[in-house]
Amino acid sequence: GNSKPQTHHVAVLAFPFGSHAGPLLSLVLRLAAGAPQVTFSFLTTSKANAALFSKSPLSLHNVKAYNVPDGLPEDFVPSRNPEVAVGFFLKAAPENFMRSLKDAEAATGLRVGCLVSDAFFWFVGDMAEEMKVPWVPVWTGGPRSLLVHVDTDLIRQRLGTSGGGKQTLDFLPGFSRFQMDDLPEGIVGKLESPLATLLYKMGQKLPKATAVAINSFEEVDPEVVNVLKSRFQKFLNVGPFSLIPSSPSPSPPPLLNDESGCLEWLDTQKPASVAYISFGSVVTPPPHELAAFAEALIESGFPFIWSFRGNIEEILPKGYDKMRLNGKILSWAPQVQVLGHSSTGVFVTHCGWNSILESIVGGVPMICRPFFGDQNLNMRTVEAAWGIGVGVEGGLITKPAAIKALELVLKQKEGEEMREKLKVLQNLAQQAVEGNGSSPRAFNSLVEIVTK
Ligand code: U2F
Repeated sequence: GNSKPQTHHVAVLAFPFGSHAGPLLSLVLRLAAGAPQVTFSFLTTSKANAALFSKSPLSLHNVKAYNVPDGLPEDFVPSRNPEVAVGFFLKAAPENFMRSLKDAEAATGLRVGCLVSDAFFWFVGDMAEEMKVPWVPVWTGGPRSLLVHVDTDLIRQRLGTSGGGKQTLDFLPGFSRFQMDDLPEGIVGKLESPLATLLYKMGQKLPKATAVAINSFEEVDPEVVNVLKSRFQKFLNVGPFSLIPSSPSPSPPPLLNDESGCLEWLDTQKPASVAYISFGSVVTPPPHELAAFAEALIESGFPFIWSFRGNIEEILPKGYDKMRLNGKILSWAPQVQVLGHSSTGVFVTHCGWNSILESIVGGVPMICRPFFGDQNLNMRTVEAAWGIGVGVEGGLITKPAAIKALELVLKQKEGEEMREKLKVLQNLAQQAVEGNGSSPRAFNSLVEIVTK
């Protein structure tokens, strides 16, 4: 309700690129719904704020967006390399965030008593120290990639810094089936890129945070989670977010974003028969790989839903009409619902963490084509640690490799075995979010930190 006076002020500092800010906002909405006396100021660029707050119009009185400048020079010409804009943003970020935080304090009349931020923002740890308030960084990837950033010094001691190779990572608990080549770039090679430097500093700083929160559940990767618990003051697994609505949902439930009718179409398909394809919000695979995948779908005839940005006709074989395809092409799919539908039989993914977690929740095996950052390590976790998916043979999408992988998962016993293993993980996820499960317990601990 609106009646209680606002007594606490939490500033939330969100990374405006990729899909980072969405999950952070959904966590903040959950916190805000349970703590009406706490004001949450959500700080990020005007572009990111506009996108987020137009999608989910706010029904909560105690969450407010504040804009932070994007740090781009006046004469900035958009680059094909997204890291350029990220670099400008980060350079100006500490100062810009501080200014916006002061604005929020002036507007609310309340001193900020807690800083919640994207884990990327290691400098918020310094701000919190100076302000003598708790800092809660939120990591948007999975636990395994988090651990290799926290243990980068150890990894460099063991393996050197000259780059890739097949040496084992078995000196890290839970990593006996992993090798140097599986690591994100920047840990043992290319140490100097801005993102590599940021992640290194983050790894050094996180153990000092009051608590580190993550969109995951403890039981998904227990060995790795236990190491992280020993590294951090508190490690709070408060997901999977897709199983927990972000704020009390209005009744009747909001209409799903299904203008394309793809969920109704899924109702008409056989169980576990449809391929869902999406490469997330950042990656655009090269045209020849997209074309190879389209040809694989045409030749194999498997029904599909493809979240495809751009014009699919440009990648189809010459003279081929898209109306003849046995599937749906959407610029944005209701992914959580698609993966939760019993007709969906395989997810072709770039291995972004949110996608993997949603696939586990939906019980859908994966075909993996990772591109950068944590995605390779995520793929290896899917393959080697969990046995719930495969990489495309050779690492790049070709027509034969795609057909082989689709048949393996949709037609052969390997696919069945993956589905059995997924059932176990799916149940663990469900148990984690129910009643007094590990995720609500971690969430309560987070509420305590943030509202005290
Ligand atoms: C970056 O990953 P992405 O943002 O590219 O990908 P995901 O982590 O998989 O998140 C994509 C989200 O967008 C949703 C989907 C996920 O929640 O359900 N979505 C959708 O609803 N409809 C669509 O048609 C397509 C996507 C980065 F590239 C990765 O390496 C990181 O692991 C990740 C997390 O830090 O961020």
